[in-house]
Amino acid sequence: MNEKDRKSSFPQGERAERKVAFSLIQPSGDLTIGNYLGAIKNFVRMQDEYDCIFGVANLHAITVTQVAADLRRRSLEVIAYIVASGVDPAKATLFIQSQVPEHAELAWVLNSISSIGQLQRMTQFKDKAQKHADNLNAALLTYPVLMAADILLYQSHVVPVGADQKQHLEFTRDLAERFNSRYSPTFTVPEPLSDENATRIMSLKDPYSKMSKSDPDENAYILMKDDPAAIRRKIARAVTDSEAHFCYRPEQAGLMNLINLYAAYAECTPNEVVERFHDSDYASFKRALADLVVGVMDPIRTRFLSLMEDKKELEEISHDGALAAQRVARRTLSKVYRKVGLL
Ligand code: AQP
Repeated sequence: MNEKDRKSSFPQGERAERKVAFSLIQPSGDLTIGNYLGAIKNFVRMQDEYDCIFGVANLHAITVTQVAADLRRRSLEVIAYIVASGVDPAKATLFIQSQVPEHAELAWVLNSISSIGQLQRMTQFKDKAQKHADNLNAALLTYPVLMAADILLYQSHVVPVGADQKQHLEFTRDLAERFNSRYSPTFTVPEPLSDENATRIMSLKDPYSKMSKSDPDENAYILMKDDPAAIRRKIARAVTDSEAHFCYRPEQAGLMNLINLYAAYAECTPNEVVERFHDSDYASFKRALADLVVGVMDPIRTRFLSLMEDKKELEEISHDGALAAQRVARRTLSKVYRKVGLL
């Protein structure tokens, strides 16, 4: 695609009528099918309904220690996964957070109206503080302030959020309202966009914790870059139970997670999955699930690999995206600086 075909500015013409949707993904590990089902798959759907800004939260990722070369590689990979999954860079703005310095600048201003007590009460901070006790840095505490800056810079109307991010979005809304009432209306107060049917994909090894890209056990997740053999192997080894009874109930959390996975990929309800497989043994169900996952993920992986062969194209997509994003971000930040009295 040549540069002119890509979105040259944002928002424009009839696009300006549409609501702005915003979401970022952290390049804190290789993306899992949890990231695909919980975020990227929805990006594809949203691109025709909203003015979408999607990106790579690399500034957020450094709240946990990263290896520089891996962080660099994964940042571009996230863009490639989003495009390979079907998001069109001519329709949605795709960018890397650190390439738009306004994020860090607005975060500093918002820090000045953020309450330390409120930040310390955030569930994710308490969890991460425990998990990373050896690296309890200030950015872990102020993470929600940067997230608020991300969202508010673009006057976002909607932010797709999972249950674990609801508290942070509430914090963003508080900051927007506080700033608007202290100075004058400046920020759009964003609404959460929650999908009633959204499923939290759980670890294949411990179905009581979320499937996470930073899990140290590589059998706990399926990566978007896993080949068919790896996908089949991981699903075959996924934790189930010894009840040998195919049903959907919390007492059989491992099986429940696999049923949710099947339902998410087949776009049906868990009950429909149970109806279809109630006579099956777990091994046959796992084979059918693996076929389904491979059928969706393998074409994405193939497109991803071919995109990664041409890094220049990806760099251009993120460069153009950053320019388009920056135009909007600059406008908001200039207003903020003027109101606060910053020269
Ligand atoms: N297991 C999951 N099920 C459903 N949705 C998920 N998401 C992540 N894991 C699951 C969704 O993916 C989007 C991007 O997430 P993120 O990378 O910004 O942060 P995260 O939620 O912290 O993802 P991870 O994989 O758990 O990363 P680490 O291990 O680095 O903390 C979000 O929309 C999220 O809901």
